[in-house]
Amino acid sequence: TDTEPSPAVRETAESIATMEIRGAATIASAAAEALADQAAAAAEADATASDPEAFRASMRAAARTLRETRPTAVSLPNALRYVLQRMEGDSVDRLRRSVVDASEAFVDQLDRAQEDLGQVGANRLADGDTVMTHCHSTDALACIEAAVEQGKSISAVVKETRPRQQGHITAEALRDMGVPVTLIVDSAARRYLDEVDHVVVGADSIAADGGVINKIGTSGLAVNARERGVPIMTAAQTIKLHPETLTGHTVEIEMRSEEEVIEPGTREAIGEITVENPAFDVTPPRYMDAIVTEHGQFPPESIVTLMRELFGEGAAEPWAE
Ligand code: RUB
Repeated sequence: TDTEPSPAVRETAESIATMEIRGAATIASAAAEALADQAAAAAEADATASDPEAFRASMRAAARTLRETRPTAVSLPNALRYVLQRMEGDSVDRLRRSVVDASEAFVDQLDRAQEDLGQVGANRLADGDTVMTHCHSTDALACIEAAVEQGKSISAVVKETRPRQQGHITAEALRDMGVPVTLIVDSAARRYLDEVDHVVVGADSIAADGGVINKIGTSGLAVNARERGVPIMTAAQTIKLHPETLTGHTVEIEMRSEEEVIEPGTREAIGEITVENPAFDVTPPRYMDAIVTEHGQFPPESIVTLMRELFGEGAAEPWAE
């Protein structure tokens, strides 16, 4: 029926699922933009153009399609919640406008938050520092970029980040900023920590207890950094705060296909063994020195205060049928 998600919504959902669109912040802005497209499409479609209730139902269906793509980055449901909670009006035209406005406001806020947290994170870095990165985080890169713009000379040791090698994306971005990059395999990280002044990672979700959910390998890196005495920060704008963890829920860790781990064709030779491919892990708060947000930096144990302030009203699901 015409209340079904628009082609652009389905395309965005597909791109998130296949990781063409990836990284928590990028997923969130793509989802908000897809809802704006849904609103435009539904304002034209026969079944919804003159029926506010049908229009609302089509928005909820689009949000559910986007929600079902990947489970771990809370920025995705937070984006959907932000837009749908601002959907208002008694005519389709008003509803459409409220969705488009909310979507634009969300994307603007996201960009501004990233810039602001970049300034905070940059203040933690000193001229001449070497940073180590894991995966590809636009929030983490914003901190390094702001430090470079402050005139600090920064170099980087970049972990390749098996199995999807998002480290290559990070390496390219840093090179473009003029940061000298050394790319290493993940298992070389501890050896190189002796040459590193600061570890900078991103987050897909932050739990109420200060646990940081980020790309698999982050927790091991954090433990090694602590053992080596190297400070580690997570750069995470507040859309990464996971409201459901306020009521005791845990964050779902995405399990991905074994084909990302063993090459096609290897299966037969390797025989009947189990291959598991968790995409994320949880770094306990005691191994993380600071959470850097657009509201300043926080010790992980105190992030719950900010979470209550921003998400105190709980985690309503305005996309429920
Ligand atoms: C990406 C990842 C990133 C966070 C933060 O995992 O773990 O560190 O999403 O990114 P994947 P950002 O590649 O599986 O999506 O700071 O850009 O939101």
